[in-house]
Amino acid sequence: MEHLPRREFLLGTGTAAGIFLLDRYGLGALAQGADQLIPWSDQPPPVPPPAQAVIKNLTPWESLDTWITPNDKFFGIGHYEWPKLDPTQWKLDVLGDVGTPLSLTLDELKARPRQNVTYTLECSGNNGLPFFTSGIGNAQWGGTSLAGVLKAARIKSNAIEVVFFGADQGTEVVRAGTPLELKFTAHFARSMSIEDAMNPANILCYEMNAEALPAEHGAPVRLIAPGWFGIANVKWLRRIELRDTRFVNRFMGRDYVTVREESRDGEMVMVESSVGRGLLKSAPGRVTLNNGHYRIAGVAWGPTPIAAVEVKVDSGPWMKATIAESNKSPFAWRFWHLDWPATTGEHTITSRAIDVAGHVQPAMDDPIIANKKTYWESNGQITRRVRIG
Ligand SMILES: Nc1nc2c(c(=O)[nH]1)N[C@H]1C(S)=C(S)[C@@H](COP(=O)(O)O)O[C@H]1N2
Ligand SMILES: [Mo]
Repeated sequence: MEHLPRREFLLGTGTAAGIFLLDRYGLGALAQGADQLIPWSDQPPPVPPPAQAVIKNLTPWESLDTWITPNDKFFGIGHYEWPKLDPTQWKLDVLGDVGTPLSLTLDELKARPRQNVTYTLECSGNNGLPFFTSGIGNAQWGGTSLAGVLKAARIKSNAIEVVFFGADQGTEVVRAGTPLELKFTAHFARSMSIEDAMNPANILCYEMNAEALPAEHGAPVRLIAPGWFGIANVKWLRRIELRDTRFVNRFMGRDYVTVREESRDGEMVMVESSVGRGLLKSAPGRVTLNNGHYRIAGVAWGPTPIAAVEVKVDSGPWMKATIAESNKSPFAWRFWHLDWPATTGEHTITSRAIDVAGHVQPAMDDPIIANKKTYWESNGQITRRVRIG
């Protein structure tokens, strides 16, 4: 407990159980016992069979109703395998351009100072495909500082990047179908600049909501990189490698690449960029009815603090939603709600988040969204449909 950041401490006990209590009994804007839920009429289609191996446990928006997402409602993504590693045999190697290579057991990692962070993890594919609309969850992650471990390994001055390798592996093919086709086996991996890796918010995580990190979420240890899209949070961590050249693999340079047409002095050019930090976004979560009163509730999140959320019904004016005062964490989503004197019939509901710097979540026809050719990083305004009466 001593090592809990002060912000967490202010929530009460600082444990996930404490947060659940606060959340269930009055402070969570989405959770109100006596409410009648009005399901969205535009339900997403089921995850198609080929994608079912990759996307697991997608919980409908209507059921993501607590500020902390319980582990059993938390979505999972695994591109290769879903390994179940033996924690007693497991070691984390820190090697490459370091003065002191390390090979840490789980007990050794747990003996290091504890650090918790409440962070909303969103897959960068979320809302990019019709069936993938709630690839997001908020958890209290517990572990130890990544920077602390990197410092102990004494990074050499020539190193420029840190690469995180998972235990999961699969087959990759490049130049498929050509005489130069290359097929090889690779582990899941992602890299970061040393500066980004040394961010004090990053943790080597072994606990999720005060429970041992579940196998599907990367047990025994995963990286938690608050402020980044899900892809950066390497699960089933096995090896951390310091390098003096740039690292590129499928998850840095082929997949998880956003392709967008952008204007450069009036000329349109294609820009390809690796998915990285999170983006400003919000989503309508659910509509409820209580004593004849309708309420629209949802969430907002992003890399910078949320200043406001606005809601539009049909083609009406933007209306300011109330953001819940409780449960603040710089890396966690904010709950909001708006009381709505609804009329009978089918309505569209759109939300947009505005951050403290005045950035507005882009509309779907904003060139930054409309000129995007890939489904990654889809932070355009989300419109849902609901039928009243
Ligand atoms: N080793 C490994 N780590 C991984 C992945 C993976 O396939 N393998 N998927 C990434 C992606 S794309 C996302 S969105 C998050 C999802 O984390 P979760 O399964 O705990 O929700 O894990 C990331 N870490
Ligand atoms: Mo993802």
